[in-house]
Amino acid sequence: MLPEDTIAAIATAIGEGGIGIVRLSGPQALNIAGEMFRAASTLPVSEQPSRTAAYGHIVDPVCKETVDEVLLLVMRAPRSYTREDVVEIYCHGGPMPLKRILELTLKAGARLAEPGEFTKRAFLNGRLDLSQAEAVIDVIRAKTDSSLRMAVGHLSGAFSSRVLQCRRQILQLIAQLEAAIDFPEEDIEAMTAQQVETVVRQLSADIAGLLSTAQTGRILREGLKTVIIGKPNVGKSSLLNTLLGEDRAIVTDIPGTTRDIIEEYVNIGGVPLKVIDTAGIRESADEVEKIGVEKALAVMAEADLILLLLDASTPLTDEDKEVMAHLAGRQAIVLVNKTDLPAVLTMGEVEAFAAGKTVIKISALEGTGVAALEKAIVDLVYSGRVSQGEGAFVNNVRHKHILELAQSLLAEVLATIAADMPPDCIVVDLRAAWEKLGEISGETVGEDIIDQIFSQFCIGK
Ligand SMILES: Nc1nc2c(ncn2[C@@H]2O[C@H](COP(=O)(O)OP(=O)(O)OP(=O)(O)O)[C@@H](O)[C@H]2O)c(=O)[nH]1
Ligand SMILES: [Mg+2]
Repeated sequence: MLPEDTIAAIATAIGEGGIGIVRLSGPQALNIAGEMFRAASTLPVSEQPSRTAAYGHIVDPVCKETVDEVLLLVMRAPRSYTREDVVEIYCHGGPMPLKRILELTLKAGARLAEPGEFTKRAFLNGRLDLSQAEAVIDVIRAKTDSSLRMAVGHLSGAFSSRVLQCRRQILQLIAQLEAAIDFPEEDIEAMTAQQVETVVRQLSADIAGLLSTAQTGRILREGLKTVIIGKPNVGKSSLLNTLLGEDRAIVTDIPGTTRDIIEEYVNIGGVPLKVIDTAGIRESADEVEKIGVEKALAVMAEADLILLLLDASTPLTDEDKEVMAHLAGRQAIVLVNKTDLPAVLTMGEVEAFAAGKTVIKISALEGTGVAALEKAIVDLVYSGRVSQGEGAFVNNVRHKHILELAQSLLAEVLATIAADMPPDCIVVDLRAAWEKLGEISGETVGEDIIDQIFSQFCIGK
């Protein structure tokens, strides 16, 4: 059922700004705005043409007090964000005018919008499919140009059209098989099981192709959790500062300077990196430092990427080996720092120590080798895939899960064919895959999931 009521919310961020926007959507949007808007021209809101702005004032209809000087934008259904009548009131961007105007709209009969309710209406009214609606929040939260490109690609349907295409092909198979079942006497060329198999294998490969982007997609959306570890004084905090381009962490020549975890986002060639600086790992009698070391080991356990720092100007120690022991089976890069100083460590020694991990020489102090490190990280994240194609990457766990399930349902189709089962059985399996894929666009998804998705949005979106 489509909503009958009219919703209102402050659509701009809370705080002071040049302008602030109160947004209304629903059948009463124009009437509600009309009750409080005094246009400088003679045209009432109800007659204001769609997609035009009118200049005037918001006046409290009860006490007749002028609340603010505003612009009022009217977008009539269906050519609006929600496909309903939408009015946006552009006032001064302060908490008071926004709050007063919102209150007036509520008094006039609007209901306070729930988080994401405008976008939810856009979805319910068919302007966006569910995966496009999900992309709206990704656009808002994008951390780098690549994450933005991915989110905008999803919003414009680059990803959903790929899924839609798979669904269409499945539906076509179903239709052809059903025709053959329903009209066996007619001269419809029955699709042989072999033909179905060929198409299903291709579909399965297409889905595998999409799924192969999931890791990169997730990283572009959420950031690559990268932890810098090493024994005390190797230059971990210096590296964080160099990557950030600012003095964020305290750097001293006293081993054991960093005690707590420091997290910052850095943009590395479009990859949002969540860099975590940690306490130097060593046996310590100091109670605070001990906790720091425990924390370092804990964040390392959850990291996507570990940057292990060594000091080129001192010999390898047992502490280095202790840290190295944590790297087995993990995605890690070994960094030989302080290469601006006379070398004590030989590369041969380091390579043997690094046990197959990539080794890069850097100087956190002078910034040398950092470009090579950044390139290694970007290569690792894209793992050979071309950047620019982000628009169709799988970037969300929900989608990934659905694609995986759809793929196993397609595998069942193949098993059914291999077992020489009748066409009805193939149709049943195909239909299951078709329905599963429909959860991405939201066509076959339950209300609880829809509510859960939109509850993650901010109010006013
Ligand atoms: N010459 C040289 N000195 C460096 C380099 N990187 C760091 N240092 C110095 O090494 C010392 C320790 O640097 P930090 O960045 O505090 O080292 P850390 O690994 O964070 O140390 P803890 O927090 O104590 O574990 C400081 O005096 C830095 O200036 C480098 O590339 N070259
Ligand atoms: Mg430090």
